[in-house]
Amino acid sequence: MEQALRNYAQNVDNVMLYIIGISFLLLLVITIAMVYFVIRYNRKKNPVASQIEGNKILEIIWIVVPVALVLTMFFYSESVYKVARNVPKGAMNVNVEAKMWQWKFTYENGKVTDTLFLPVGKPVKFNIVSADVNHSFYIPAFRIKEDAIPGRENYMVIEPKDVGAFDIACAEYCGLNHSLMYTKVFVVPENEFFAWYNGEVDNTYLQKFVLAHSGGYKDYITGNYALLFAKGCVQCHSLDGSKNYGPSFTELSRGYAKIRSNGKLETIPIDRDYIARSIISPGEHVVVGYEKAKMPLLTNRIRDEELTQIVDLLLTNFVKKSNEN
Ligand SMILES: [Cu+2]
Repeated sequence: MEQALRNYAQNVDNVMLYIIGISFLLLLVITIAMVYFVIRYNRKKNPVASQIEGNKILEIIWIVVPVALVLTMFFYSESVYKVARNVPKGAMNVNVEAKMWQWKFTYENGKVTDTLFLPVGKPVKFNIVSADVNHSFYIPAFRIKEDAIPGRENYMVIEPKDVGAFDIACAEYCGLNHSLMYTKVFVVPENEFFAWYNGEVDNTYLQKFVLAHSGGYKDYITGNYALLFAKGCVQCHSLDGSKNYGPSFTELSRGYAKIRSNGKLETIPIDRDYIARSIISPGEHVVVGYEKAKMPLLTNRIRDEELTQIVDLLLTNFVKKSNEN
């Protein structure tokens, strides 16, 4: 059983191959039979159609053989799947909460993160809940996908096999920013994990560890805007001008912002200082037409150098671009 959990992803792939194999076999048999009948019974060779009725043996064969084949698919899949539903003794519990449009992971000692960190080679039980609508907790690399349903607790057991960083996605359409509901799982050796778990090192340490020991990883969103995706900015501020909870980044190109500050309407220029302050204390001045205090305080989620990077990124890509034109 332990071995089966460790090889879960491989076993799921084997089931998939088995099903594809049988489907391909059936396709082949049906196509060959069809071509044979077209040739053998065409109008030239067989001008008068003959009526064949009641062949018990034939009927039994075409009922029993497909049913038996489909049943082998069922029992094979079931035997693999049930491993992920069998909680081994000593499995670590991680509560997974899905909400529009982010993930929240709570560990047994009360630690809370938005990125998942796991020790390699240790069984983990995910207790999956939703805070609002239907979501689905999907880690393609682990071959698991389990629904997060409001008012219900679902679960799934895994055992990460390799050190590395893998995508976590939402696999159930859950509204406007469903397609951005991504995060990552970082799998690290046990001693590194517990150093983090006990507060001796921080998230960044584990991420760097994975980067150094897994031959690097590809970020799920690469290119210019990676940081805006990684920090969740784009969940409320669109890159293309479409309206969302916060103003689109394209609005920066106006060069000024109409804001409400302590109840007073003001027009202020958009510069480095304005952008930085909007990120650090979003409640200070709110762009007209948007609600106050929707934006979470990011002070402990963004490091100083990241703040500078984000401000630079927005200046170069949205503010300056428009000045050039
Ligand atoms: Cu979702």
